Amino acid sequence: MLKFFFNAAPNPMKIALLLEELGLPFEPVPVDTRKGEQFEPAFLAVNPNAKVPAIRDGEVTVFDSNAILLYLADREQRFVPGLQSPQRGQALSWLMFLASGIGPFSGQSVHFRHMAPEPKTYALNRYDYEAHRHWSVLEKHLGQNTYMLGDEFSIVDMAFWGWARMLPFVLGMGEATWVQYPHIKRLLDLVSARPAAQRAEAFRTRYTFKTEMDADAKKFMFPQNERLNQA
Ligand SMILES: N[C@@H](CCC(=O)N[C@@H](CS)C(=O)NCC(=O)O)C(=O)O
Repeated sequence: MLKFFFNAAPNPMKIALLLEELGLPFEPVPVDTRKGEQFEPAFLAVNPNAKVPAIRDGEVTVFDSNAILLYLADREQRFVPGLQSPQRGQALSWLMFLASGIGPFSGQSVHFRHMAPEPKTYALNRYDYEAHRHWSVLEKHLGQNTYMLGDEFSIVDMAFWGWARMLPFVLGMGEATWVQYPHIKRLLDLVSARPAAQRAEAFRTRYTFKTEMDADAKKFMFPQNERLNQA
């Protein structure tokens, strides 16, 4: 059976949503990253980059959330335009934009806003600016499109949903986020109302992960800080 390596963070949630949409049976394998379980050899054999999500599908391993979305959607020929479709190019572009822009800049915005020590004005300003810039591209696109690919719900909306759920936290704006980004809120609500999205959220709450960001958790999550201690 397909193994799904996950925690409760935005990137694994994209895959939880697709698995629920597809109704595929899977074996959940929780990976508690604040306990350092991502560095265990058995997991590194699946994802040498030591991050969740990842899957093992028979002999095939796939890591990085949007690669997993594309792999499973192609395999099932659902929720993605096929190779011959004129929509395929747009699907790939938006998937890469979400993977290389929205994810990293939102992640760094969270890190510098909520985790990093002072002084951080320069770094927070850069990542907050770039997070806003990327989300504004989506806001404009969604002003003219019901879903990311127009009229059809697809894996691009699932990739969007993983991070959009967290946007008030990412931007540190609370409910004011939705005044600035009404079209993002509209698509977020549309996807969240799907029964599969509700099952994905319920799936997440069945597992308990370490919440304390204590010294051990910081050692695993922010290994770069060791270099500062040695300086
Ligand atoms: N590009 C990767 C990013 C994966 C990622 O950063 N995962 C986080 C959870 S959302 C993680 O595993 N963090 C643990 C760590 O950084 O040690 C993807 O889209 O899957």
